[in-house]
Amino acid sequence: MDIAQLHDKILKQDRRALARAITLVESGRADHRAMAGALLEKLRGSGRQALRIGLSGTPGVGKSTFIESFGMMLTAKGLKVAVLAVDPSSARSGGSILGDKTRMERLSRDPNAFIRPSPSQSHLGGVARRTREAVALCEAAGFDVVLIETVGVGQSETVVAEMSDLFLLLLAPAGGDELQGVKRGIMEIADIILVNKADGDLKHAAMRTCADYAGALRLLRKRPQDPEGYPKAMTVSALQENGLETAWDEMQTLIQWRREHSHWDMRRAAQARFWFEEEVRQGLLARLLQSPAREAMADLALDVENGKATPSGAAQRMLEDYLAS
Ligand SMILES: Nc1nc2c(ncn2[C@@H]2O[C@H](COP(=O)(O)OP(=O)(O)OP(=O)(O)O)[C@@H](O)[C@H]2O)c(=O)[nH]1
Ligand SMILES: [Mg+2]
Repeated sequence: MDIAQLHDKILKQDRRALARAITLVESGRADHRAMAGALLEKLRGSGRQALRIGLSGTPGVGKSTFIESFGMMLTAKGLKVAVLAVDPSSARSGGSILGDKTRMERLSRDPNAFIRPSPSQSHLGGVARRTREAVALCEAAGFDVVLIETVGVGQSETVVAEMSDLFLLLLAPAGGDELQGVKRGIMEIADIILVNKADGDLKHAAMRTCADYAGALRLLRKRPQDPEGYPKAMTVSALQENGLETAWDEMQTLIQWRREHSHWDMRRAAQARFWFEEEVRQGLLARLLQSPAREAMADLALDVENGKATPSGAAQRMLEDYLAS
């Protein structure tokens, strides 16, 4: 299929074309990269914008269950929902793909939902780009909400937050009164904290945990992109489908406010800039590993070791002769 055809079909919301296009952006082949680039460039003008919601949480906290319930609630409102995942380590046993598709059984059968498992790749940079491009494809294909899930390990939250309009942090009720070692940096990027499993025996623990986090959030520096009262902590039960409507209302209130105060556009602009700069950095690093830069680097390193060149002099040569073009 050629790019023009793929483009037209995506705009007509053809799911198979969307799936094929995502396969294209996931491919590492140079000709596929070129086609993907052309396709994304062509789709850029579609003007469609989805609400991009990032969702993070440690293994077992209930992300899949939440996405299933929340997604079903949204599609019942007539919204089209796409689910993508950033899985940096493919750490999940048994493969996230099949596991999640079976856990999101109802949602994966819903004609208004589209679930795309994470590509199995370990390099976070590559995953980030592919996910970002998949988000753009879903937007062009007319999805109203794109959920981007990540397991809360290390850096992937930041990556997801950098491609989301709204970032949700899912937590489990804590046993004692300790905060669950959530890093300050993660707290700082959360827009809404959802303490899940607020049901049955865990309900009280969930409410206590929620109060603890609400307190912790109040201690953080106020961010310009938040109206009074945000970021916010609340309890939900993904399993019993409690609190999801309220959570959605809160998200909409926040997003509405951000739209009215230009923060939506500013954030998207800043994100576009961030990813541009990131791509340049990654591209330069990749070039260092290719011929002739790789060999030149080794040769110059030897000169430096042998005292035939100074570190800065050799670095200068490297940058000017091998990385400039
Ligand atoms: N009681 C209760 N259990 C829940 C709730 N949500 C999820 N669970 C249970 O918690 C377990 C893990 O849920 P998942 O949705 O698979 O969690 P996950 O975050 O997707 O886990 P990974 O994919 O391994 O990262 C399952 O046994 C769920 O049934 C909830 O709201 N209440
Ligand atoms: Mg899961």
